[in-house]
Amino acid sequence: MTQHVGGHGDSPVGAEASSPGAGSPPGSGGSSFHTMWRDLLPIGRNPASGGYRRFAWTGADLDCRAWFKEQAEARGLGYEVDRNGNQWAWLGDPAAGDAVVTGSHLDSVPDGGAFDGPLGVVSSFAALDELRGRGVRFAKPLAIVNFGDEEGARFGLACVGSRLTAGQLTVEGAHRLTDGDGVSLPRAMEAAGYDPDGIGADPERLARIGAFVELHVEQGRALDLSGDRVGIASAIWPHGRWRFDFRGEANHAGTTRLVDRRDPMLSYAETVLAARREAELAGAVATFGKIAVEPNGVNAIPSLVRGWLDSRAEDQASLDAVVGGIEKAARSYAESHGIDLDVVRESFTPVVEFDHALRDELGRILGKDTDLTVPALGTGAGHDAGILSGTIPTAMLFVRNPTGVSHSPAESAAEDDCVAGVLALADVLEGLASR
Ligand code: HGY
Ligand code: MN
Ligand code: MN
Repeated sequence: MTQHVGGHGDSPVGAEASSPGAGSPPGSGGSSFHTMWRDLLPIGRNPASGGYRRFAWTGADLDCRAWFKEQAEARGLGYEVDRNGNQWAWLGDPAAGDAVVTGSHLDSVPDGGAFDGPLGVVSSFAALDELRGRGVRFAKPLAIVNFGDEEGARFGLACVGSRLTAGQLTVEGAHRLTDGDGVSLPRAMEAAGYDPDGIGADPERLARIGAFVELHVEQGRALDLSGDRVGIASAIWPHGRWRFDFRGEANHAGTTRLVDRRDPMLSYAETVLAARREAELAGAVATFGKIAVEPNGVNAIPSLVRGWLDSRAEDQASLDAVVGGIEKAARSYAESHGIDLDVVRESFTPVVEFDHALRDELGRILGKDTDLTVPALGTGAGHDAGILSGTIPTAMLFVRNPTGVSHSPAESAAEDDCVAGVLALADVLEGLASR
C-alpha cells in the first residue's frame, strides 16, 4: 500500500506508524522515522493552508530547534550550536576529523511544504537509528546538522547558516541583512537567545568534515518519471535573486489623468512579462514571486513597486543572458513611463558540480546489492550541500516526489519512498563511516 505522506496534517503516518515503515525491518530507522515525522509535523503549520511558516529565529524555528536538540539528546549524541547558530549532533569525537556529516535544514519558505528540509533531518536521525539497529561500528565521527536559515525567507539571502560557516557571507554582510520590519539578522538571533557576536567563517569546523551528504525531497519529477525511489544529485544550476525597485509618483487613483501619471506598476507588470519571454528564449526559469508596493492603497497610484526576481539557468552564460535581458527591458519600460529603476542582486549561487568521487561512491554503495543504477539528477534548487561544495566534498540524495511540487503545502512524498530514503542514507553513511 503506498500512502502519500503529505504535509496536509492528515496524519501522514497514522496509527500504523508504530509499525516499521514499509520495507524496513522492525526496530529500524523506518519506525523511528514515522515517530519523529509525526512529532515535527505540527510545528509552524498553518491549519488554514496546510503550509509552513518556519522563518529563521522566529518561534516556529525555535520549536524546530528544540525538537532537534531533543532528538540528539534522546540518542546520547553530543549536541552543540556553532557560532552561526547551526545545530550539530555528534557521535564520536569531532576532533578525530574526517567526519561523515548528514542533515539539512528545518526552516521553510512562506506557506512551504512539510518535506523541503525536514525530510533530510528526520531521515538522518532515522538512518542513525537504522545503523545502530544493524550494530554498525563507526570508524569515523558521525554528525547530523540542522543548517539555519536555508530558505532566506525572512532576510532575503538563501543558506545563511552554511554561507557564514563557509565564509561566503561576511560578518558585515550578515549585519546588513534585515527583515521586513527592519530587524537585522544579529538582533533577531539575539532576540532568539543566540549570541550573534561570534558569527563568521568556521574553517576549523569544516576542516574536520570528510564528507557531507544531504538527503532532500526531489523538487521536480525526474524520479517519478524514471520510476526510481531515490536519486543522486549531479549538479545545481547557477541561480540568484535580484530586487527591482521601480519608483514613480504617488497620486490619487481617481482624479489623476492617465497622461499625468508616473505609475511604477506599469513598468513592473511589463517586466514580469519580459522575464517569462527571456526565460523561454534561454530554456531557463525566471520568477517574480514577491512584490512590495508603497503606499499599497487601493485608491493610490504607487510611489514605489519593489519586485524580487528569482532566476536560474543550466549555465552561467544563459543566466547572465536572461537576467541581462530582463534588466534591459525593465530599464526601457521605466524610461518610457518616466520611472526610476534600481536593480540590486541580493543573493547568488554559482553552478555547483558535486564532488565526482563522492557522487560515484554513493552510486557504488547504493548499487552494490542490486544491479539497479541510481539515477544522477541535476537540479535548479539551491541547498546547503551546494554552498559547502566549494570547501568540502558534498553529495545529495533525492527522494521521489510524486508530483514534483515543492515550496507549496501540496508538497508530498510516499511513505515507502521516505523509508527507502532512510535505508539508502543508512547504507551511504555505513559505507562512508565504517570503512
Ligand atoms: O531556493 C531554493 O532553491 C532553495 O529552496 N533554498
Ligand atoms: Mn526550499
Ligand atoms: Mn531545501
